[in-house]
Amino acid sequence: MKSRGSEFVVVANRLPVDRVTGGDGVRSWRRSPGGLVSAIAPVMRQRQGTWIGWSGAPDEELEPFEEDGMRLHPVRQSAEELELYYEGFSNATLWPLYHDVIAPPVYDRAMWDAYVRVNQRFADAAAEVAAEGAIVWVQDYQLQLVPAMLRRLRPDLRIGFFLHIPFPPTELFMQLPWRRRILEGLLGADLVGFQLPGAAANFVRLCRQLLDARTVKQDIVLDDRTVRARAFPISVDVGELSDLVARPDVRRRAQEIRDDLGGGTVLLGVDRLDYTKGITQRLQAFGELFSDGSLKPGEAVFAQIATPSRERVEQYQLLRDQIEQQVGRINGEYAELGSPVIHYLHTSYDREELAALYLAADVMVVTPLRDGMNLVAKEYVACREDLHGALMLSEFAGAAPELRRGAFLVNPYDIDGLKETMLAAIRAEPADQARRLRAMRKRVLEHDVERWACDFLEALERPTNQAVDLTA
Ligand code: ADQ
Repeated sequence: MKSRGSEFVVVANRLPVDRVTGGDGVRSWRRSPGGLVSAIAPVMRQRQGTWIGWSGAPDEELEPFEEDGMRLHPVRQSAEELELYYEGFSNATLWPLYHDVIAPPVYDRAMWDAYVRVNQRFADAAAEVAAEGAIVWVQDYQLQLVPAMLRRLRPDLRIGFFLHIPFPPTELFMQLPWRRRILEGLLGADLVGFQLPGAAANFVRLCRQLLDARTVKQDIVLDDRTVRARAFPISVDVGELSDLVARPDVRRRAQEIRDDLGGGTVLLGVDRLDYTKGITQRLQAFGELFSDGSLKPGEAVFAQIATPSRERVEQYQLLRDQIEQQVGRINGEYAELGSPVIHYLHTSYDREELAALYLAADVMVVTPLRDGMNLVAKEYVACREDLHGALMLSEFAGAAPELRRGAFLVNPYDIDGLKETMLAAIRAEPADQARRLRAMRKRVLEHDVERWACDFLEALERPTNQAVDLTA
């Protein structure tokens, strides 16, 4: 059976599709929004791989199926596991812990037990579908135990792991009661990929300090093999975005959006509704620009698009209420009849509408308090072939080192700094905008998502012993 398995397997919490019900009541699948899917779907199609993940509905037993040119292998999750493993350990423990403890992490043993159980189920599924010697690429913080579990079942496989979110410094990671187990889980991989070199260095340091592992530069040398920790900054599908912005209907839609927003400068925020994204801080700064007279109503307008996310996790419900109140307060004060200063849309859009929004925006505001990479920043850059527009970018986004030459960088905790930078971006001269965008586009166009995936997979397929320089 193994010889007929897949040579390339992706393991991620979610399948890359969502179920939709059409107007005629017919149910079908549609490619999901979100960073991970935008990044890997093109590679999956090229390699005819199998993607293992959860369907999105609790307690659902589904047979493997094909969709969007990909073989999909569903893994079941019960409603209780969803609460403890996904909403619990993944999103109430690991997510805040790995994002600078912006919200307090919950440490709960039942959540941990569910995390172990569900990780084992994913590892079992991968062991079942992978061909002899196959490449298996495990994705993200929900599945950090899978590499070691899978290696135990299938030592013949080449296993890679990529973490899409930041990896915390020692001081924070040490809080985790199961800290050794997570490190040991990751060390089941041959290659552990991070967005930034600093995250890889944090991981290597922790392996040394907590597990007493021998490390040589960014390699962890175990008794029987070497694990490499490396940075692979993720990127966007530049070709797809460039096709979208060339379409006359998308351009027409962009003009329509601008007309609907009135004549002023258009600032845009596009985020999952998440406390790491710094939405309240940026709206506060924007509101204060009106209260201190730096901006007059009509001069600028802010469109904040927030995709509904993790709606059953308490911190997310609180944030949603907070943003709604804040938008109401600012509009209550500065809007004129028929022209709010902030347009807030709590919804998900298709790629066409997103591209039109990017084209309509004079200033793209990306100010996360901490972010692994942030694809929105790179999507904006990729869409602005016209070299018009300014990107305001948090120093704490993983994209900052790559885009620092062209972005208006800002510390998102500093409200005065946000205000000054916002004004500078609003007032940037066309020649300055063009110069900055040219620098950023050079980077993004040369390092798109295809290159990211190729770099990772090439490194994964390279024999490990070549990478270790014991003389260093
Ligand atoms: P996210 O936290 O989801 O990703 P991000 O990188 O910005 O953050 O990706 C969001 C994706 O969703 C983008 O492709 C964006 O276009 C899309 N999106 C956002 N709002 C949308 C809306 N209203 N409608 C439709 N689509 C929308 C995680 C990490 C990031 C990392 C990525 C990829 O947190 O740091 O960059 O994974 O590794």
